[in-house]
This record gives sequence, C-alpha cells and structure tokens, in this order.
Amino acid sequence: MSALSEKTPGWLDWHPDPSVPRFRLPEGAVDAHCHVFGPADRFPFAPERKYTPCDASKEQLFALRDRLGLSRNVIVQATCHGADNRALTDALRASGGRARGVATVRPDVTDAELRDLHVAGVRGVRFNFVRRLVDAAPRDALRTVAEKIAPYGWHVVVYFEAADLPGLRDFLLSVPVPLVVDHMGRPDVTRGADGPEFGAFLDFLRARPDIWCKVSCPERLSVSGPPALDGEPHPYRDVVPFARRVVAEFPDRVLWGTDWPHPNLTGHMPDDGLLVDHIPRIAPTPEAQHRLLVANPTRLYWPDAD
Ligand code: 0GY
Repeated sequence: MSALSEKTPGWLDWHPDPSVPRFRLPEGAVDAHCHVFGPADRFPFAPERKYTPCDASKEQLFALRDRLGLSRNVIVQATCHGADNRALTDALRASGGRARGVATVRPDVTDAELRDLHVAGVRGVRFNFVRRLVDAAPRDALRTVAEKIAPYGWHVVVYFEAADLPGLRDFLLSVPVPLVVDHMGRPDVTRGADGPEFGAFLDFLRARPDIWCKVSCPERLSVSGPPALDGEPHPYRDVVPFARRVVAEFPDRVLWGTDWPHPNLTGHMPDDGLLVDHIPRIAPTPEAQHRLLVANPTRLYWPDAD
C-alpha cells in the first residue's frame, strides 16, 4: 500500500460479519446515509482530506444492503474524497437505479457537470460544517452552490455539531432549497432530549416545512454505548429519546441510515444488524417505520417510483 493511502492511525474498519437483524425491514427500505471509500487504487482519496480510511467498495456496500434486508441506498460523498465524486458516481451507475447520491461540488461547478451528476443519480449536495472533517467554506460559496443546484430539484444535506447551530441557523434557513440534517444535528446526549440545546434543534426543524432529519448514528452519539458483554439489552439507549422525539413530531420528514462504513469511530465498530434492530425503539409502530424507511426516502430520492 502506498504511503498516500495508509490508514489514519487507530482507524477502525467496518464490521466484517454483521448479524442478520431480528427486526424485519419493510419492503422497499432505504439506507439513506452510507458511503463508499475508494478503492484507493482506483479512486484515490483527496489530497485535502483530514483522514484516510480503509477501502469500502460499492460491492461491499451492496452486499451489506442485501444482508440487512434493505432495498436501496443513498450514498453520501465522504469528505475523504473531497469534491471528486468519481467513486460515488461509479457506485450509483453500478446500482441499477437502486442508489441515489449526495455529492460535494465547488462553487465553480458547471451546468454540464451538474447534469452528468444528475444522470448518474445525484439528488443533493452536502455542506459540511464539522471542523475536524473540512476547512470552513465561505458562505457566499455555499450560497452559489445552492443557487446552482436549485433548478435540478436537489436539496442540501447539512452536517454540523449541535453547539454550532446557533451560528448557522440564519444562514441555513436562507438556503433556497430543502435541507436534510445529518444525525439529528449531533446532539450532546448528556444534555437531555428535553433540554434547551435539543429544543433549539427541534425549533430549527419547525422553522421550515422542508427541513428533513436523519435519525441516524446512535453509535456515534451514544455515551452509554453498544451492548455490553454481559448482554445489555438496549444498545445506545441514551440516544433513543432524541430520535423518538423527532420521529414523533416530524413523521413525514425523517430518514434513517446505517452510516456504513462508519468513518472516524474510535471506541467501537457497530454491528450493522444491531443498528437495524434499533429502529423499532425509535419508530415504534409499523406506520412510523414505513414512513421512516420507505415512504419518506422514496419521496425525496425516487419521487417517480411507483
Ligand atoms: C458521517 C460522519 C463522519 C464523516 C463523514 O464525510 C465524512 O467524512 O461524513 C464523521 O466523521 O462524523 O456522517 O459519516
């Protein structure tokens, strides 16, 4: 392996043998947040990246989809690939229409490039405000991108930490296309789902009817953590009240995803089957599950599907 693609020290690779979930996913379920990494020898990582992951190919992603009982994927451009969307579009084209994408583009992106991305299956761009992942992009540049994608009917996926929402709120609310928030705006779960910080996030979701929310990443947000070896029956239990609140108040605007291959986790690597088993705890009824897993992502990413 070349020095260029040596993994970040301490990097945890994705789970090699996830369990088959006990929860039977409804027909047509979508994993609305996952990534592909490389393979680096074909799709090199971006020079400006902040981490170097293991490879996580489209074939491996599609195998996980099938093992878990999912039907479709929304593949989100990972920061380690910068604005080079070739690994993403290669996966989209190979998916036979079963994957859509969220790309990263620069403000000088051309109409021809946007058209090519659309044909490949891209339906949104990602604005990432997490400082350990990217250098801050000027807001004028982000606004230019939002204006360029608007004619395509795309949306903006936003990734930020809860503490940064107050400073971003006005800007985000001015973005002229729908928004999709990653991982519930990364709440500090020790502060409580009824606390002021998460209250501010819920207020943000209330501010526009076209702000969607991924109730994803319990493994990233949890302090209580995964199942203990002594058989802890409720993994990631401290995240449940947050996701439940969002699903209950915004049943038509929530999405769920695995976040495979789980970049930058340091404590543990989740069993993706257990992440699926987490779903009925946050969306307790079959109707809520169907909206979360099938109806909502289909409306956003496959609006022409039957
Ligand atoms: C995630 C989370 C992370 C990384 C990325 O694009 C990325 O590099 O999204 C993270 O490290 O929190 O959403 O997959």
